[in-house]
Amino acid sequence: MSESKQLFFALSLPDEIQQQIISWRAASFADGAGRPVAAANLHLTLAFLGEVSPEKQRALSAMAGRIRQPGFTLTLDDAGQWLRSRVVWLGTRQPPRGLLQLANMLRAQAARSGCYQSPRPFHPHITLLRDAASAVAIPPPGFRWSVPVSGFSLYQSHFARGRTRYVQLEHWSLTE
Ligand code: 3AM
Repeated sequence: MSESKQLFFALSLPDEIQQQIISWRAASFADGAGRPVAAANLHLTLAFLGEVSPEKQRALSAMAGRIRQPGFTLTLDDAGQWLRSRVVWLGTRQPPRGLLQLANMLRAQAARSGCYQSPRPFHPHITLLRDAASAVAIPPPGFRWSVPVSGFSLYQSHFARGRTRYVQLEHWSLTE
């Protein structure tokens, strides 16, 4: 019998911006402020799906493949910390309509497929540090990163030998 996988829909970042973010993080936060997310794992979650069976994965993929909307530009110009979930994040002061539309669609499709969705509103963010237990000083982002978004992906979260690794399973382009 095939096994369920832990899945989520997310946006990835161009390599160049990934590297710039890593440099900014290294310069901005003291060692010990939190556990840095590996460069390759930086992402913006659109919809968390939890444990998904192969059948449900096929249904979710088919629905994702029917989404028609144009790409958009995401401006990363904000940073902050959530003490409750102990994360330090990078985000945007003004989420583009396209981002909200895409996340809302994927979240609605997930809910319809029986994946639990938090009733809390979508807060687009890229987690930079985990386990940030105490308040850390958040410097303003050194510059604005403009991220062209032309597609989104389905990822599997793997936890092995003490490490989390995200594996891209599928990718869809945003076109009208
Ligand atoms: O995008 P971030 O890094 O904030 O925290 C997990 C990560 O979020 C989140 O899904 C993303 C990819 O793993 N996540 C993990 N378990 C979750 C849950 N039970 C969850 N989000 C909501 N509910």
